[in-house]
Amino acid sequence: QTVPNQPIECVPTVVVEDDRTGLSVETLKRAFQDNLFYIQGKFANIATQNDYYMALAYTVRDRLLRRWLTTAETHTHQGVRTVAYLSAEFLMGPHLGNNLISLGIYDEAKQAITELGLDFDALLQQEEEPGLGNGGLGRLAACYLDSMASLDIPSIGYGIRYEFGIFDQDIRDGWQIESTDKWLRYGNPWEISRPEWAVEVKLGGHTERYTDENGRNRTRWIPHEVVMGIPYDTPILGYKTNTATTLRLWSAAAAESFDFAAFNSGDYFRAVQQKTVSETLTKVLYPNDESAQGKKLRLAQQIFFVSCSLQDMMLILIRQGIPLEQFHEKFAVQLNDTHPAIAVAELMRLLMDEHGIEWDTAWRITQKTLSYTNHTLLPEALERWGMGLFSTLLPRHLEIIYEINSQFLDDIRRKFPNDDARLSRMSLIDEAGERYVRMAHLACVGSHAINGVAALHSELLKQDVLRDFYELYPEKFSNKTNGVTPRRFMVLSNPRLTNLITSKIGDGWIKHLDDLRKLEAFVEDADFRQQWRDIKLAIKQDLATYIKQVNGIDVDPTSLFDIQAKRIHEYKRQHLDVLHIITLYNRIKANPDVHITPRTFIFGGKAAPGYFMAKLIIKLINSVGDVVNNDPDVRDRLKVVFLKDYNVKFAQRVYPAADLSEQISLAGKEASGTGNMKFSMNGSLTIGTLDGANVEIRDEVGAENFFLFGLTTPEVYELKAKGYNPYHYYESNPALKAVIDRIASGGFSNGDTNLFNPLVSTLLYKDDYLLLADYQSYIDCQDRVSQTYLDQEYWTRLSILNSARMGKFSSDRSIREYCEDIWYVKPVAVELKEYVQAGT
Ligand code: T68
Repeated sequence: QTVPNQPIECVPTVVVEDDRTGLSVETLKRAFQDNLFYIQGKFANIATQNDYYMALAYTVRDRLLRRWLTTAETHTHQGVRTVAYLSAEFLMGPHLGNNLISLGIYDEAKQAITELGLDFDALLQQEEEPGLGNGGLGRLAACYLDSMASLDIPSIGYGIRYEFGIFDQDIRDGWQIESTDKWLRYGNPWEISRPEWAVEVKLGGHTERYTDENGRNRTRWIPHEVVMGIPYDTPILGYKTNTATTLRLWSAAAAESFDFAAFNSGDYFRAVQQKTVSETLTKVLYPNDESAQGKKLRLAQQIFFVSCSLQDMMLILIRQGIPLEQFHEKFAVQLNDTHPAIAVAELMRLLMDEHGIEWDTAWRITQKTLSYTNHTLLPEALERWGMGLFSTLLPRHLEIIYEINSQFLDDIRRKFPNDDARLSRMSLIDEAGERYVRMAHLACVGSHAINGVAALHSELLKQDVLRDFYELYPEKFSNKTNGVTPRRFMVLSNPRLTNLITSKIGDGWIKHLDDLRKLEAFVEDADFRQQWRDIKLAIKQDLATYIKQVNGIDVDPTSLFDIQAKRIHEYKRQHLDVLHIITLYNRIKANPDVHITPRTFIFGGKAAPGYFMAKLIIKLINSVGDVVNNDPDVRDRLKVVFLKDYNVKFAQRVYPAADLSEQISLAGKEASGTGNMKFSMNGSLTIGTLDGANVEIRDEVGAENFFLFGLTTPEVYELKAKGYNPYHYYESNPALKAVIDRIASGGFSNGDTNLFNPLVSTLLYKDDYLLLADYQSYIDCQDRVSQTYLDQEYWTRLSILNSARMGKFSSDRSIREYCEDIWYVKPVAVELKEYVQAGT
């Protein structure tokens, strides 16, 4: 019998017929009908919308395959160095439209589908997106995969194939209601499972010393449990290139051999139960952003996907006969935050225990291979694992971490003698209470490079959160300002603007976003400005129609669309936006004839299910909306809309529709932000603080084209140091007092003074995120926004300049910087071979 995962060479490779995978409208039509029949198994008269979607998706996937397989083959033959991007989250968004754009057949596909009498846009909408991430961090990983492929960088994304992604959000009575995201319900046409490349992951148990055949002292790990990891591969085609890389997501399954004991003892039930326990591992994404919870299953998920991925990389080398001593020459492994940081210990373990490499060599390989990106300054988001949990699940890793720590602390003692405080601050083990493993410290010690995600954030890491590490290893630190892919967030989501821009400056900007600067030449062209405005208005009209359908609210598309769309979190300060709305409402109530620039306030975003205050903020937004939207005194000048279930698919409709983008986090809290970039690219102006990448956006677009308000980071530190008293701001600012009083007195809760009390008292007596301190500055700035919007010609100029100056924020630029400074990986061109005919 042959081993199931051994390749067997057979008669000449693949047959790629033009008829099957050609790109013309006619061929696309034929392939679509063929797939409807042979894959979906349906005659057209009983086919559902989903059948049509699937038929089109398979038609597109077929056209990716030659590029995908050729890319893998090219990279293998050339022995390239590959980037492995390890991330617990990949928020990919829908694949269909994006792949059509990368293939360059969007228009052809649209024509083919339309000529078949179907609604192309409805088919695109049919796709259920894989919501395998919470927010910015997961979406960044997806943008980076797009850019790596588009830049021909040999790369692979490794993560977890959660059966249920981020929850679906509904709004009932103003409150968020969560339900499970059954994204795999109707099948996933983009993935190919590769059970023949499954690997095993050990969990629990204990370790033993033994002497190997060469008389060396070694350690082996006798696990309590073994889980299988099955890889599922999705092709990631670059934009207008032949490179198609892979997103490889791991799904947990029971290791059958492990059930044998139970089977043989006749305990069939326990054996099957074991199977469910294993499969629980990749069931669901933890719906938390910016908070660490210390749950056992989460640590199990982390070791699971990290171990699978590292073993997979080793197998790739072993299959090619490359010695593992060259691991770091063949792979650059990027840790997307600390979620994969256990890779430091796992890579050491695999190299030493499984492959017999000595500690010093293994340590050199590990450090040269790994690099770490930090995404947060919030203390509650820094991961640490309780010792009890850690030692039970990962006994061998703990031993390795102790040894790393002991050598590391020796190093510190040499460089900073007699500094015990420093030793305890830096130790990989937090000795307080039950004792914890500090994952950020592990990542810093085990990596050769550490980066933040915006200039300010990287500075704050050095000065504050990772200051000791910066003093020890200054050479490891750098900044890599985030970027986003213009393919998805301009070309796909804003075809009208894309066409206008391309009609003026050609389409080179899609791969070289700096070319958008050429638009500046048209700022003084009145016709161009008119077209720019017409497009924005048409997009706003579409969103207005959607809002009417879903929320039942009439909004005026000529009003200023003021949008805040992101996860709901106190530090992001959605409630500051609400304080502004109520301020305007109070002005109207005081004088119904007061001049108000008509505005539509639009919010979107999910709150972590266990985050009470964030959920209360959603309730507040909806409650304020109920009052404001229905008060005849308002005369429809203000509308407040909460759009439920904000996800990538929906975000693509939202970014192009904004006039004003709200980026109003407290300075020093938002690591970068990426929504800020997506809005601005699409011609939105920004109101924002000097936080995260806002600082750099403002530098690029020019201070005069950016609505800046609020305290700076040093001012925040200073104010907190001298003792911040929010109540003082409340007492001394009558407008602010009136706003808070209206909430507190039940003005948005039918007289119920309890409902919003937790929010009100937090603001008055704690206010960690300094809303009250920033209130007046925000209101003044918003008044300038309203004034500016009245001059539409001027506003349009600013809008054009904002788009034109966003070149820096393409994820292509970010990836080039990672390649040059951290990964040392070079582009590799992929050439498609001639079609191969059967038997030749
Ligand atoms: C975000 N972080 C940052 N975290 O908040 C944002 N965290 O400023 C930045 O632009 C973005 O990362 C990309 O760098 C997150 O999105 C999470 O989603 C998260 C998830 C689980 C645990 C902790």
